[in-house]
Amino acid sequence: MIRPFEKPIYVTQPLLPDKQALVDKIDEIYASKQLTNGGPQFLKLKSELQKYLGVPHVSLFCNGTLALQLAIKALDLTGEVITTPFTFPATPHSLVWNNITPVFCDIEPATFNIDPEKIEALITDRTSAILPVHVFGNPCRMNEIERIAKKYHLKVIYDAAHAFGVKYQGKPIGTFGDISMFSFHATKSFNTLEGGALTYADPSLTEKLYYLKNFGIIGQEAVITVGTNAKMNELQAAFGQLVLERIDQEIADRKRLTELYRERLSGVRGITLLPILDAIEYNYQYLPILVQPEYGLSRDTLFEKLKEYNVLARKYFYPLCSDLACYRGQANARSGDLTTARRVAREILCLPLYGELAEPIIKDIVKIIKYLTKNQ
Ligand code: T4K
Repeated sequence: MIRPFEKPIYVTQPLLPDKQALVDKIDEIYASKQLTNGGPQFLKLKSELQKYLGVPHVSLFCNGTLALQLAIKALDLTGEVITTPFTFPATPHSLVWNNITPVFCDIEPATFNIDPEKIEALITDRTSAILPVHVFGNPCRMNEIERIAKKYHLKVIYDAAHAFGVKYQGKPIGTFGDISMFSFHATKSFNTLEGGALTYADPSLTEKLYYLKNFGIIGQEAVITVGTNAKMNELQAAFGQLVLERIDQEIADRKRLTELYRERLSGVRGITLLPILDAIEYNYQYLPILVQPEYGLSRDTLFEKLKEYNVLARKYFYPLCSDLACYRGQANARSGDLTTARRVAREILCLPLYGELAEPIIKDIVKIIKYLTKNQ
């Protein structure tokens, strides 16, 4: 008999900076009296992230969603954009905020990323771009996606919200496509409380993005475009600098804990772990499993039973975006071939994972998962 945990075990807990170091940073902010609008903390984080992410250009934002919305705007996308339904609603929402129709494409069973084989059939004369997501930090098949984009003169924006620090064949993930978006939300391995970034190679985007996130203001007396307010403030940037000092240790801890889960869960019938692809440097941001029929209990039953043990796993991403009330009326959401996405959304469960999670807790979570399948 396994007893429930005394306190909830969350799917994640944020990586926090050293408290005294944060107080020192706050002293600096007090002394400067600059709280936002591109102050010294912002500039420092920007240059540190450019280095860490290994990208030619980076632009910082108050959150990932606004960053994505403005990336779409900066590339002047219109009409339809092909994306995945297996993502957080922020992905298709960012298109709709730009008056663009998201066209949902099925995903690959091995990675849960958009299936490049199914993209071409969805291209119409209204298509302006492809918006793939590196789901759970596993890179999409970027060579294939970019080959299609080139053939049809489409832009590519990667939603890299989950992919902070990931490299593919030694190349930083933020160097692919026209623009990549990173989320620095509290639930991400690297966080600035809330925050986000865009990375890109085209230097002309720097000015465009600056105006878009700062009301379109140029100087004190002119506004050249209808921008919004999406700036990252000084406290976010200071927090981010300190979190960045700890990120490599965090990733190493998550790797160790992921290996423990993998070792303990291997051989549990009906529980499948997401493969970590060859040729990538991974960030271990999530611990997704598929709960398949051979396990005996459905994903929903396992989710509810884990809750009874105070293990608060999450169904990222269920329901599919194409099944949400705001999208399911769309023709492509109703009739599109989303067979793999539907199955994965039915089977997916993200187990708790964060650097401070104690190994005995993981051992007990796995014991519970094994106990439940034996004692149904
Ligand atoms: N694209 C993709 C593919 C994304 O996954 C996301 C965000 C975005 C775009 C948009 O980026 P942002 O605009 O957010 O920068 C969470 C996050 O809010 C969201 O950022 C994230 N994806 C998504 C996958 O997960 P919820 O609704 O699950 O969050 P919440 O508040 O339920 O948090 C989950 C657990 O984390 C809690 O049970 C406890 C723990 N937690 C959470 C917070 C906020 C903490 O311990 N401390 C905290 O401060 O969406």
